[in-house]
Amino acid sequence: MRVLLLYPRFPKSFWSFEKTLSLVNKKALLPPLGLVTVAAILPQDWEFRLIDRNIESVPEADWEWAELVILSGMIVQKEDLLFLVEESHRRGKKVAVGGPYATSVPTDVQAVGADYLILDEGELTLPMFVEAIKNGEESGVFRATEKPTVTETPIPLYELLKFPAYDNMSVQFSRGCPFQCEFCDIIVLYGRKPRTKTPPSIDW
Ligand code: B12
Repeated sequence: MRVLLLYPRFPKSFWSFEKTLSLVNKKALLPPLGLVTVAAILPQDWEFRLIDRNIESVPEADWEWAELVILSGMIVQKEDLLFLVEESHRRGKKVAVGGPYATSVPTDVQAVGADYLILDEGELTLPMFVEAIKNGEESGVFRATEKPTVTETPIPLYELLKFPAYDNMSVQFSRGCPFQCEFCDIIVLYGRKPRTKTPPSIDW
């Protein structure tokens, strides 16, 4: 399976740092760590290309190459994410969507006709999706009621990233938060019990 991983554009805001980034000749603050983690969880005999729309547009050759488009994003990226679902369909590609936006508001993504909604944490729902693909299922919604232990998560496929474009690199050490801040989605998405990785599950 040839998979094109697409990370939608952020709108300009405090966190987009576009003025500061241009001073240091970088295109984005941080990489799409969720998508490179998703690539590491999917079958390793699948082929992956990753385009972060915050650093470049999707090359025509990549659109043509892809058999399946996989998207992730936060609510703040909704405009470009929904556009990319429609653009993928216009080009005759199947689309799967996961991550914080789709998990928080699945109805938006369903409304634009995404073929597969792979919600919650990929460690549990990506295997369900892979099984569905193997069974020839053309669509589906995959959800998990539990939280995975993050020590089993494979090391992200960092090699898919264009390192020089990013100002900072990130690693994930923990998921979940014990607090209940009303403005934050973390406890809804990842629960109130922090789960931590161990050095071997982070070392690259
Ligand atoms: C790093 C980060 C950022 C970086 C972005 C870097 C980047 N390029 O992605 C920065 C600092 C720029 C940032 C900014 C903001 N962020 Co932020 N950020 C995070 C943070 C801390 C970690 C995300 C991450 O990389 N995790 C590591 C990866 C491995 O985990 P993951 O992405 O969750 O992926 C897992 C699952 O979600 C799932 N998954 C993810 N994608 C996909 C895709 C598929 C197909 C599948 C199957 C599964 C899947 O599987 C993965 C493995 O289990 C999260 C909080 C958190 N602890 O998760 C908030 C978080 C994502 N951010 C959030 C918010 C609100 C923002 C801001 C809007 C804050 C603000 N008010 O300005 C800004 C927006 C930026 C902008 N320019 O406008 C919210 C999103 C809420 C939502 N429901 O969408 C979160 C959840 C925090 C919160 N407080 O609630 N952020």
